[in-house]
Amino acid sequence: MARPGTYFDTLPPDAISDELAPIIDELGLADNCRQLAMEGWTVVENAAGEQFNNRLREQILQDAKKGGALMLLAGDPVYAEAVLNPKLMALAEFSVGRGHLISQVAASVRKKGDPMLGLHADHNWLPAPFPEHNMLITACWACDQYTKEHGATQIIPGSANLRRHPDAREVEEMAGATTIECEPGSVAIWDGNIWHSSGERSTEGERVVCHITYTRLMMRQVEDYRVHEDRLIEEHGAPMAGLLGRNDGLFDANGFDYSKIVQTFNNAKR
Ligand SMILES: O=C(O)CCC(=O)C(=O)O
Repeated sequence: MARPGTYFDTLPPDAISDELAPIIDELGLADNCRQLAMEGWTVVENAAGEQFNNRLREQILQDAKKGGALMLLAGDPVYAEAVLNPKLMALAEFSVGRGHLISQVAASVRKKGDPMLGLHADHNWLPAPFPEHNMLITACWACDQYTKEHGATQIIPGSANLRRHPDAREVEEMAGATTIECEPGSVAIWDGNIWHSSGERSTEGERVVCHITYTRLMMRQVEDYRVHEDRLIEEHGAPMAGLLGRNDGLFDANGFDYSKIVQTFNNAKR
C-alpha cells in the first residue's frame, strides 16, 4: 500500500517545485533558474553585500596563508554564512533537489601567471552521457571583480547541452571560450555539465574565490562505516579498502587528496 504523502512523479529538470516557487520569487531568482536550466550557468549579483564580501575575502586570504584552502566549513563561521546564503540555497535546491548536501567548501587565491585549471565539467564524477537531472552545482563566490584580465572563469557556451566530458583536443583548444564577467560579491554558478576553466590572470593583484559545491541527495552513501573502516580493511584487505572509498581522493582528512585526482576521475569513467 502506498505510504500517505508519497510523491509518485518526478519534477522535470527545469521545473520549480510548488514549495520553492515563492522563495524563488521573493529572492528574484526566476531568471537565474531559467538561465541555469537552459544554459548551465548564471550569476547572482551582490549576493550578501559589500561588508560580507570583504569579510569572506579577508578570511580566505588568512586561511590561504596558513595553507588551508580546503575543508573550510569546519573553520571560520563566515564560510557557513556563505554556504547557507538564501540565494545559493534556493538555486541549489532548484538545480540539485530538495535535501541537497554540501560537498566541498574550498578557496583559491590566483595571481598573475598562475596556470589555468584546465577545461572540465564538474560532472567529473559521472560517466557520460550525463543524466538529465543535474547532480552537482558549483557556486564560485567572486570576492574580486571577474574580468578576463583578472583570470575570471572561462566557459564554453552551449557545452552544457552536450552532456559529456570534453575530449583532449577540446581541452587543448578551448574553442569558443567566453569569460564570466561580474562585480565583486557576485556568485558565478554552474551545473555539472558546462565546460569551464579558471582563466589566466594577466594583471597584478589577486583573484580571491570561495568554491562551494552542493550535490544531489543520492550521492550520499546509505550506511556510514567510517568508525569500522580500519578493522574491516585489516580483516578483508584491498578490495574492502576500495569499497570503503580508500582508492579515491574523497574524504581525505584535509578535504581532498589531490595526489589521487586523476585516478578518482578516471574511475568514474570506467
Ligand atoms: O577558479 C575558477 O575560475 C574555476 C573553478 C572551477 O573550475 C571549479 O570550481 O570547478
